Amino acid sequence: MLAHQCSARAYLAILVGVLLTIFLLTANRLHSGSPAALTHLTENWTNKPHGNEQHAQSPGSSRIPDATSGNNAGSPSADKTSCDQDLEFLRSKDLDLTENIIYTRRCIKPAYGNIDRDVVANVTSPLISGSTTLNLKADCSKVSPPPCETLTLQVPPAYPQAQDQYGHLLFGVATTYDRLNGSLPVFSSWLSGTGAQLVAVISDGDNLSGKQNLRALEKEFRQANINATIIAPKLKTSLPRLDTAPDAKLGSPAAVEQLHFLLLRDMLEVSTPHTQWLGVLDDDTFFPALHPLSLTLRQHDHTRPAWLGALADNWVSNKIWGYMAYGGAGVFVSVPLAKQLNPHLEACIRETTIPSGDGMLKDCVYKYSTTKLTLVDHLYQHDIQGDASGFFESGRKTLSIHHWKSWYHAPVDKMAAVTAVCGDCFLQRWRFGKDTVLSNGYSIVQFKDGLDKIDLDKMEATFEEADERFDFVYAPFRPKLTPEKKKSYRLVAVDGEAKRGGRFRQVYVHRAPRDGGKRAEVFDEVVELVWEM
Ligand SMILES: *[C@@H]1O[C@H](CO)[C@@H](O)[C@H](O)[C@H]1NC(C)=O
Ligand SMILES: *[C@@H]1O[C@H](CO)[C@@H](O)[C@H](O)[C@H]1NC(C)=O
Ligand SMILES: *[C@@H]1O[C@H](CO)[C@@H](O)[C@H](O)[C@H]1NC(C)=O
Ligand SMILES: *[C@@H]1O[C@H](CO)[C@@H](O)[C@H](O)[C@H]1NC(C)=O
Ligand SMILES: CC(=O)N[C@H]1CO[C@H](CO)[C@@H](O)[C@@H]1O
Repeated sequence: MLAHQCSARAYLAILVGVLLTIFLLTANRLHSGSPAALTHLTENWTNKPHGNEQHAQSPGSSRIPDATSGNNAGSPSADKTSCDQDLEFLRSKDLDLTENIIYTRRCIKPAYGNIDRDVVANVTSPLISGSTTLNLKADCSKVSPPPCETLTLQVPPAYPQAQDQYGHLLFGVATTYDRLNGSLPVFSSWLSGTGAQLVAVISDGDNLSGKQNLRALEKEFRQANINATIIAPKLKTSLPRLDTAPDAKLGSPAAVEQLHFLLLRDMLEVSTPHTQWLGVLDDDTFFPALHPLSLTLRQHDHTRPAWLGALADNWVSNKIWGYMAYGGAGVFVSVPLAKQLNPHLEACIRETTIPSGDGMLKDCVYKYSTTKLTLVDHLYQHDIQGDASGFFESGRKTLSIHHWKSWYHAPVDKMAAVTAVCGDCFLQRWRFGKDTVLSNGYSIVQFKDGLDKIDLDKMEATFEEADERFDFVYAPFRPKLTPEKKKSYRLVAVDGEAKRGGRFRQVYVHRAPRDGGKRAEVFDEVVELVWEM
């Protein structure tokens, strides 16, 4: 495995080098064109003078008017009555940008190839240059976005487009009505149109308020093109566990962890002869895309009893809860194993002391089968808190993401949207110039002291407790940088269509500090990457 990767790396380095040289030669030719005209254009991109000298264009980084993209972007003298669509998007309330922004954009031409996405390719030119100031409140006729310099990036191919091809995957989740309803957009981003099935057991499904209605919720999911079955719990009252005191009052409705464990039966009931894997999820388990997950599962034999998943990434959790597939990362049970356990599910609850669905499954598998856990790479339980950037900027291939709306916060559906452009390029990294790294879909980072002393193979220890407890999954670590040493632009929004002939935009923002009331004087910095397919 390692040897193979090394030779592939060397080959790719040469390939990338050659392609880069060609690209740079072409770019250089364009550059030597007409710097005077470029300066001229700059003056017309905005009705405000450049507010911040340090962001003014340096002579070597002047933009190239975009001749190839064929879009409406940079026509400086266009007589506009309404705002340019691109600008309109930046003005939207959701983005919550400051009135004046420092703005940079690049049009990215994906060069598809069979590349090693783990290699950090070097692009000699800077990514953030030729920035301009835009006033987002100004009269649209006076503001138009600057031209979009084209940048070619080597990326892996897009995932195959065939619809409804994942009918062999069946996912299950146990949660409350409101949480499931709130999860629809994010579930939709990886489930819609895939043909995979979803079973949701609503823990408060027997006790809904007037506005809540399981059929209506199921309809919403189906309208989003998700093959969902949404049901009330069959178990009405919690079962006593081994550690439940004899006089304890048993919970009604049934505890969500018991319902989570019993999902195996609910899933078997809606399974079809095509079903191969039952994926038991937490309601905040996220898959960037089903295609790579399906490819990974295909390496395992679904016709035999099998239990697949990931350990917790914090070793202490494993010491407490045991050696098992942790629910947040996604637990995959083959149909034969689920059938084998099915008659024993209630017994398994009564005979366990573990108050979590994934832990009950562990005890049950060990007691009623000879199956053992198979670990699957790239599934993550993400028991990480605080600043998760170290993980997302580590270049790791990522099949599942967890705890993204509680232990830390990341707009996972927007982040992963780029998988529609170039598949495994999600979280792929490029180095620009001497100090900038793009982690695709997550961030653009400028390292104040340059990249010479930064080992990108190491994970920055940004999250809380990032120490030897996490070594067995994430080591080696490098020290966490302060914001003074590391300027981050985070992905906050995406827009457009990631399909052939379409334009897909990623908006990365470095937010200025908002000290109350002075918003007109602070500048958010925005870098927009427009993928032109
Ligand atoms: C990119 O540049 C860095 C620093 O010069 C070097 O260590 C690395 O090997 C280069 N990567 C590739 C893929 O050429
Ligand atoms: C059902 O909801 C009502 C009102 O929210 C609450 O008072 C009651 O305890 C709930 N019943 C169960 C079984 O949870
Ligand atoms: C889901 O939540 C939204 C937003 O709160 C609400 O408008 C909608 O009616 C809910 N859907 C269902 C089926 O309850
Ligand atoms: C949902 O999945 C089941 C089982 O694969 C299938 O029979 C049914 O036609 C699907 N429904 C929709 C609306 O796709
Ligand atoms: C290239 C271009 O459109 N230049 C114009 C920039 O704006 C000034 C002032 O409005 C005009 O005089 C230029 O013709």
